[in-house]
Amino acid sequence: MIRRMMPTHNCEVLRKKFRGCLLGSLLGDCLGAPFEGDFISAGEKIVIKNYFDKLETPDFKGPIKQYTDDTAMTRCVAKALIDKPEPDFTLMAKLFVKEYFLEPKRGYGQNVITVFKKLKQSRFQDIFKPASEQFNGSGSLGNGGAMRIAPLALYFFDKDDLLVDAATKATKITHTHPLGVNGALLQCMAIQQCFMTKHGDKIDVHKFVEELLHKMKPFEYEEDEDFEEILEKPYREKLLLIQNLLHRTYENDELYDEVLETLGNNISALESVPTAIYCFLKACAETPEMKDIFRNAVEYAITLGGDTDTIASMTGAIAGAYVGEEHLNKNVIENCEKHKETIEMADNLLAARQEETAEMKNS
Ligand code: F2R
Ligand code: MG
Ligand code: MG
Repeated sequence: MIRRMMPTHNCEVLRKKFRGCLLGSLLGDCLGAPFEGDFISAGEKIVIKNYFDKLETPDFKGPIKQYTDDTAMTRCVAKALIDKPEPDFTLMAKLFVKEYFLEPKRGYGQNVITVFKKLKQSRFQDIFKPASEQFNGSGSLGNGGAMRIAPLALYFFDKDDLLVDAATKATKITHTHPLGVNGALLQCMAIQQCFMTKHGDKIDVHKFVEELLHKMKPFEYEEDEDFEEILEKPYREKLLLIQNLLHRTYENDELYDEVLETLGNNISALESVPTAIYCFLKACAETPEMKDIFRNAVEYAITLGGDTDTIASMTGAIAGAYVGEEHLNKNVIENCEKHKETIEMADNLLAARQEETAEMKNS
C-alpha cells in the first residue's frame, strides 16, 4: 500500500471531518430510507429535490427521519472502538447482536439475521464461523460490511495496514465473500482519501480514482499475460467505468441509465460501493461551491433508486469526510434521528484515537 504523509489537520479540522463523516453517513441513511427498493421516475426526482429543499428551509420541522440497519451497525462499530481502543472484534460482534435484538425492525438483511442468531446460540465462540457458513460456504456478498465501515476508516486514517486488517475482520463477522470484504475495503479507502485531503482543497476526481485503482490492486487477482488467465478484478473494473463516466460532462437520461446499467444500485457490495463513490465524484466534478457538494452527492444517490438508504449513506460518509461538518445543512441534520448522539460519538471516537496515539508514544 502507498505510504503517505500524515495530514496536517489541526484538532478543529479533525473534529469537523470526524463529525462530517459520521453525520454524512446518518443523513444519507435517514434521507434515503423512505425510497429503498424504489424505481425513481423523472417526476419522483423532482419530488426528491423538493424534499431536500424543504428540509433545508431554516426552522422547518417535519417528522424525525428514522435511521435503519446501516446506522444501527455503524454505531456499534464506533462504540466498540470507543470502549476498546485496541479493536476487539468479539465486542463488536456482541454489540451487533445486542443491537439487533433490541431493535430488530431496522430493516436488516435476511442472511445477516441468521448470522446474529447463530452468533448468539454459539455464545460468540468463533465470531467468524456463522458468517462463513452462509450461502453454502461462500458467505454474503451484500453491502452490509461496507455500509458500517466509516468509523474504522476514521480511526485508522493514517495506518493503512491496521485499517485493512481491522476492516477485513469487522466485515467478516457477517460477510465473508471476497466481494463483501473488498467492497468494505474500497469504501474505507475512499473515506480515507477524502479524510486525508487538505481541508478546503478541491479534489482532482481522476487522480482520486487512480489512487483507488492502485490501492485495490493487492486485493484482486493479477493479470497473467503469459498464460492469458481470466482476469478477476471486479472492483478495479468498476473504477475504470467510473473514470469513463466522469469524462461525460453532460447530464441526460442516457447517462442516468448508463450509471444504473454499469455501476448498479442494488444490495450487493459490488453494485453499490462503486456507485456511492461515483455519486460523490460526480458531485465534486459538477459543483463549484464546496457548500453544495454534500447535498448534490446524496440527492443524486437517492435519485438512482434501488438500495437508496445504503448508497446514500456510503456517499454521505465519503462526502462528509471531505467537506466536513460545516458544509452539511444544519436543518437537515436536526431532522434526523440521533443526530446529537452522532456528533457526540464522532467526538468520542476522535478522543479515543488521540488517547491511543498518546499511549503508543509513551510506551
Ligand atoms: N435489507 C434491506 N432492505 C430490505 C427491505 C427492508 C425493508 N424496508 C424493511 O424495513 O424491512 N436493507 C439492508 O440490507 C442491505 C445490507 O444487507 P446485508 O447486511 O449485506 O445483508 P445480507 O443478508 O448478508 O445480504 C443481503 C441479501 O443479499 C443477497 N446475498 C448476499 N450474499 C449472497 C450470496 N453469496 N449469494 C446469493 N445472494 C446473496 C441475499 O438475498 C441477502 O439476503 C442494505 O441495503 C441495508 O439497508
Ligand atoms: Mg438500511
Ligand atoms: Mg439499504
